[in-house]
Amino acid sequence: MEYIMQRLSVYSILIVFMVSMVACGNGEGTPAEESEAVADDDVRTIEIIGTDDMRFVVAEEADGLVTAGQVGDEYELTQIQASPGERLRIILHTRSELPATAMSHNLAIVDLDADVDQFVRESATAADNEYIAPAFEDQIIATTAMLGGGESDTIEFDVPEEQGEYEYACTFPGHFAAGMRGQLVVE
Ligand SMILES: [Cu+2]
Repeated sequence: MEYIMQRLSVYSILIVFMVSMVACGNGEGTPAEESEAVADDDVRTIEIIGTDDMRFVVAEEADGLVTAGQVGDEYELTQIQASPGERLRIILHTRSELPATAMSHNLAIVDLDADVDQFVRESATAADNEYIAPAFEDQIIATTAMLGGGESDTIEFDVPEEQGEYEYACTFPGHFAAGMRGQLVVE
């Protein structure tokens, strides 16, 4: 028994060593590295990157993600499909070398009856509230923080029970119009 325990501890040291090698290989502050801390449960996790060309992209195609073709090595995300009441985790990462005042992203999902165009228009002037129009705060299902280059935010929420297409948007001025939008499709 004691021998087995010794073997086990040798293996676990080896595993820790190998994992840390992999983690170092990811580079600093990549979404992949940050997600390791939270990937240890069964909550469905979607990692999304906001880019300088104002797209939400994902590194890989996956079940429940609708993409609109390839952007470089990545895929432009257009829809997230989910089940009513499903627990969902979204990790948003802004990849940019630009200053946060010039290039920041969030991902805000609004309720079915919210007017997303008006929400985005009013949010564009709410810089002091992370570009979220206060009048719409009770119509938001979930939102990340507004993130400058290199920053990430993780949100976890229960998908609404009511079926339908919930619009999501980046509310940084101009980004919605440029294409930073999509739908959370609940069915
Ligand atoms: Cu944006």
